[in-house]
Amino acid sequence: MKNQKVALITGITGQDGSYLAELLLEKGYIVHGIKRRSSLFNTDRIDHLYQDPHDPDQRLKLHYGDLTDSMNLTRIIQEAQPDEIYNLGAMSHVAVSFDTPEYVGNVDGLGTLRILEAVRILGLEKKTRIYQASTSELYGGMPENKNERGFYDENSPFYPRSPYGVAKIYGFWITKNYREAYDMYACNGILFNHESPRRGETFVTRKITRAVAKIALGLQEKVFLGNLEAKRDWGHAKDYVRMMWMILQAGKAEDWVIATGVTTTVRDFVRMAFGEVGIELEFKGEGVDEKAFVTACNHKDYQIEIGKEVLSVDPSYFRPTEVDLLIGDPTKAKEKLGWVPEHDLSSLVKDMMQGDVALMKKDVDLLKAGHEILKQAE
Ligand code: NDP
Ligand code: GDR
Repeated sequence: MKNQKVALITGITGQDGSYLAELLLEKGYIVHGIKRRSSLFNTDRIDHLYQDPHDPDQRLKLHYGDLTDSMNLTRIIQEAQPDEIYNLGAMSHVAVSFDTPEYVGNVDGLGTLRILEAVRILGLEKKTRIYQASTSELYGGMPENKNERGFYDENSPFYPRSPYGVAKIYGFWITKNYREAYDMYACNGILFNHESPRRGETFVTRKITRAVAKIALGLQEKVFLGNLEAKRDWGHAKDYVRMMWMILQAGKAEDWVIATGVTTTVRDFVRMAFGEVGIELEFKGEGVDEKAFVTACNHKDYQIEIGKEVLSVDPSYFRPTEVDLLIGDPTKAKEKLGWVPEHDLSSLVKDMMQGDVALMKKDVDLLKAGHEILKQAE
């Protein structure tokens, strides 16, 4: 097909990369993706999109690569000649960034520079539009930096609170600088937390939905979490990747906040997730002593003892510096780009719980058939 658009996605094997690849393939794009070499398969989220490289109509093409390798990135961009690059690759776990600060700076910060500079070196700066995966972590949750309506928006000051946030702030500014210095179509999407059944297992929402499914099915006794007071503005990843694409079609390169405008505590997310399997909870105690107990179980498929302790706080999940509260103002994206999210928090929790109950039921079937299931560290 002539005039077929070409996109390159870094981080295609991640949550957002997989949904974005689906969306772009549906729109008729040729999609190139960068995957890392790993000792085990790491393409689970995109295996359903796999196309045989011998197929003459192959539209999904995967390349081995890494955001720390400039030559590799330059070669892939030269081969793909993309109209659009979505730089989603990152070490994206805030807590882990305190353990690997130099690596995060290299991948999340300098990795962004490598993409921008490769495009410039190859003379593609007038052809290739670039989306940079910026984040609400840039704001750091500083209360004094909210706008007069009580939200973070495109004009709110930044104050990152983790090596991840600090690395991403470099990515934000270098993207803006290349836009201004070289007139490149390079945009930041400042995305607030977005989740899905494909969310990485160690982010708090997915850790909760997996644990709740296991507890309801009798596969796990309880879940240990960190800061239950933290508040996040949680949306659905499917809605957010649609916005990434819209940002690159906007006609003018700008930076955009994508959020729901609603914030919820981790504790209330826990309540909602248990609610999906008919289990009601009571939280008792404060701080490190807080625990949750079952007060009712109203679902015919699950039997759980009333009074059972299903949650404890484990301070090892506390972060050296925490982002206490995030809430974003997506007015600009809604008004200028006509973005309308299809999900709210309830439908997100439902979607994630359905996914994890289905997944964990497979473990129940394996156990019934006499097989062992692997215990995984959470
Ligand atoms: P994931 O952690 O699910 O995916 C990250 C992707 O980056 C994976 O494909 C991973 O590969 C890849 N990656 C990691 N390190 C490297 C590297 N050194 N070189 C190349 N690729 C690498 O993240 P999400 O999909 O949730 O997020 C996508 C982007 O959006 C990230 O940049 C994240 O920081 C940012 N973001 C996410 C938000 C969210 O709430 N989800 C909110 C705001 C911003 P592998 O599969 O091999 O690990
Ligand atoms: P976040 O997501 O740090 O906001 O970054 P995460 O789900 O890891 O934490 C959200 C909040 O929950 C608290 N929390 C816990 N977090 C984890 N992971 N595990 C726990 O057991 C736990 N208990 C409580 C955290 O302290 C925090 O306050 C995500 C990532 O996707 C980033 O890449 C992205 O940039 C931001 O969202 C926006």
